[in-house]
Formats: sequence, structure tokens, C-alpha cells
Amino acid sequence: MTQPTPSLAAAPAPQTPSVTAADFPASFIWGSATSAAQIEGAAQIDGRGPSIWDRFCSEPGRIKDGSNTAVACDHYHRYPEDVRLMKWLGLDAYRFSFAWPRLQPQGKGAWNEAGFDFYDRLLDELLAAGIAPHATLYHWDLPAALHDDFGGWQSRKIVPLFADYAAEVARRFGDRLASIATHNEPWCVATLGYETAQFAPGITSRAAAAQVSHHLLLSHGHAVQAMRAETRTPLGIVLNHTPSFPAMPIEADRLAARLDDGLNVRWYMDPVFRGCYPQDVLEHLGGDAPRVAEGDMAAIRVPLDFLGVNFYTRTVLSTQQPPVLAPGEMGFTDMGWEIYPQALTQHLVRLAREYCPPPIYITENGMANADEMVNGAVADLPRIRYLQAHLAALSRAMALGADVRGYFYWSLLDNFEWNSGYAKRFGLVHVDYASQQRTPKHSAHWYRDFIAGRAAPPGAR
Ligand code: GCO
Repeated sequence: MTQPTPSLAAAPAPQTPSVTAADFPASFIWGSATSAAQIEGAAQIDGRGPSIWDRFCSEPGRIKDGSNTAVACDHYHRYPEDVRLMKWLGLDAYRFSFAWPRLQPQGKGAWNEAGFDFYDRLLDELLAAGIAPHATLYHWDLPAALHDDFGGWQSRKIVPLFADYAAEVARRFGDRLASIATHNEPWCVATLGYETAQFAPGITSRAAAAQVSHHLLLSHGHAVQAMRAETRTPLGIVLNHTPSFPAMPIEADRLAARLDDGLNVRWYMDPVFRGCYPQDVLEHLGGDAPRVAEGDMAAIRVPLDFLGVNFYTRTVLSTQQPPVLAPGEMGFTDMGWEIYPQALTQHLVRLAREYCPPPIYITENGMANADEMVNGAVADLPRIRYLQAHLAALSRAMALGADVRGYFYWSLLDNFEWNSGYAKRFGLVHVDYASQQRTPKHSAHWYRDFIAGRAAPPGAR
């Protein structure tokens, strides 16, 4: 069945947003997010094993500015200062990821106690500051040994290993974590890592990418099951959703948008919440479709406590030559991504209607901006506008029935933006990589004031 996809012509015009935190429920969680490989540094310290991203960075031409993750924001050593920044911001919650190669350098076998000690200290610091830690198990830094041994995510052998790692984290830290997500953006891992080679490990095979996506999903199901035996903390998965729009109200563009939606959204939502892959995408993949064993789909469709949605932009699909481009009425970010907040409203409402998902967290939303430090200040007005517009769009979605419980701005700090290196800045806080000095941008002040305007909790009224 072909679902109607909204056309550009029908899209509502951007509105002037005027939302405040008091417009959200008092229990709504305000946070910010990071990931291990992007901020920690200390790549060869205290027994951490190499990851596929360390490897990828060392291959000439892979990272636009030739940089690597060896030092990044040096968060491994500066985490107390970073937690102080979070407290100054007034955050309720912080989303971070565990580096698997720091906890288990070979991806199997011995655990690295120095790695567990680091996260132990980080969690203590967060909890002492009254900030709830939301963890992700896999934000792309696969232990390189697993790739060398059997091709990493390409092999089914990784599934029980990931479940073991998940269970160990849940056993050690479950009681101090506010939530655990298995994977971050499996679409990026599979497609950018194994089909387009933009990300580690840099492979170009559609069949490999499809098989990787299945192993990621299967490992999610097995990991959730393994963690349930160890902890009562809420468990879920984080998916990146970039809604697909036809450029013109013509059949060819609609079909292109429908397929793009299948590859990005439904390929992950359908197995997780319905226990099947979408038929149209299976047909599109043909002989490249993944091998699925009996029982896999039931294992993937494990009950979840939350769904994390990462939303940045939309994709406009055009079959014309030359292609019809996204109009960008609200402009484009420094990544070249169109700013289109109304797709967030539309998409969250659609998810609620089509999937009845568990409570949703916006686990990432934010923009890269060509920030400049002038006289010690970063006046990042475009980021403030982006935030305002997306929070207004989120509030509209909630008024229309989307059950969203929290919002995490991406990112707390400027950091290693994968194959863009350090050239793209997403942070609320500016990082001078030479001195490691942190400077809150104007957007950080704005977000701080915004959060401070929240509704008082019922007991405090
Ligand atoms: C993600 C990425 C982040 C990126 C951000 C901006 O989860 O999408 O993991 O690490 O930095 O999305 O591209």
C-alpha cells in the first residue's frame, strides 16, 4: 500500500515560534547529548583498545580535515568541568555513550577495569550534580579487533558478544542510569559505514550494509533481553529520522520519497515495533536483502520502554534533471542541511498514529553553525533560532498527540563531527581545541534561560 507523502506545496509555512519551557509538562526532561568517540579523547590511555574509527581516521582522505579522535575534547580528563557546565545550564539529563573498546578492549573476553572506573567517576559526578545519566551502548566505536576477527557487524557472531557487553554494563551501572539505549542511529552505521563508505569501516557494498542492519537490529533485541535480567532501568533504541518529501507533486517524486522513507524510517521502525521488514524495501533490495534466520524477527520486536528519535532536517527527493532543490525558506545549516522544523511536528504525529510507540525522547536535535569567537563571545543567533523553531514544532506535535518526554540538544560541546573532523561545530559550548578552553555560546545562555522558565513541579506550586 502506498501511503500519501506530503508534497512541498502542501507543507505549512514556517511560523514564528514563541514557545517557553512552561508550555511543556513540568516532568519534561531537558538535556544535551554527546558520544564517547566525539569527545573523550584518551584513545590510547588506561587500556582502551583501538576502535574502527581510530583506524578509519588513520586512512588518508577519510576525514576532511585529516584529524582524528586521539584527543578530541579531552573529556576523559576534563569531565568534572563539563559536568559543571551542564549544571550551570540547568540540565535535568545528559545523554552520553559508553566506548565499548574502553570497557572491553578486544570486544570479547577481558573487561578493562580502568575503563569502568572512568564511567564510575563520570556517573558519580553527574548524580552529585543532580543530572540524570542516559546512556547509549553503541555510538559507532566498534572494537577494531572484532572487525579484524570476523568483519564486525557483517557477521552474526557479533550478536551474542554485543549482548554480553550490554549485560555487563547493565549489571555494573544499571541502578545509576536513567535509561539505556542499545544503538544510536543504526541507519548511519549500516548505510554510511558499509554502503557509501563515508563512515568507518569504509566499505562499499549494499548487500553488506543490509546484512549489517539486520545484525544491528538482532543485537538490539538480544541485548535488551540480556539487560532485562540485570536491571529495571528503562531500555530502548535511538533511530535517526529524516522525513522524505517529494520535490514536486508528481508520481515519480512521490515514489522516490516513499522508497527513501522505507530505507530510512520503516526499515528500522517496522522490525522494532511490528516484527517485519517493509515489503517494498525487501523488493527494492532483491538479492541484497539480508539473510534472516527463524526467530530473528520475534527477537528484534522486543518490548521497549522508550524510543529515541534524532531529528535534524528532511530530505527532498527529485527525479527531474536538473533536480528540484529544497527551498530552504528558513535557510541551511553549516552541514548544508535544510532547516525545516515543521517536519518534526508532522513526523512525530505520524509515528504516534502509525506505530503507537512507547514514550519518545528527542535524543538529538541541533545544528552546525559557522561560529566565530569575537572578543571572547560566540553570537550564534542562527542556533538560537533553530532551537526556538524546533522546540515550538515539538510542542505542536505534543499538542497533536505525540507522547514526548524529553529533549536533548546535540551537542553540549563542539566536537569531532565524524568524517567532517573538527570543522563543523554543533555545540552549545565552544571548544578551542588548542587550549581546550570551553566558552558557552549565546545559545547556551539562551537554553539556560529557556530551561529556567519551566513550569514548577506540582509539589512546588
Ligand atoms: C548522530 C550522530 C552525532 C552527530 C550529529 C550531527 O547520532 O547523529 O551520532 O554523533 O554528531 O548527528 O551529525
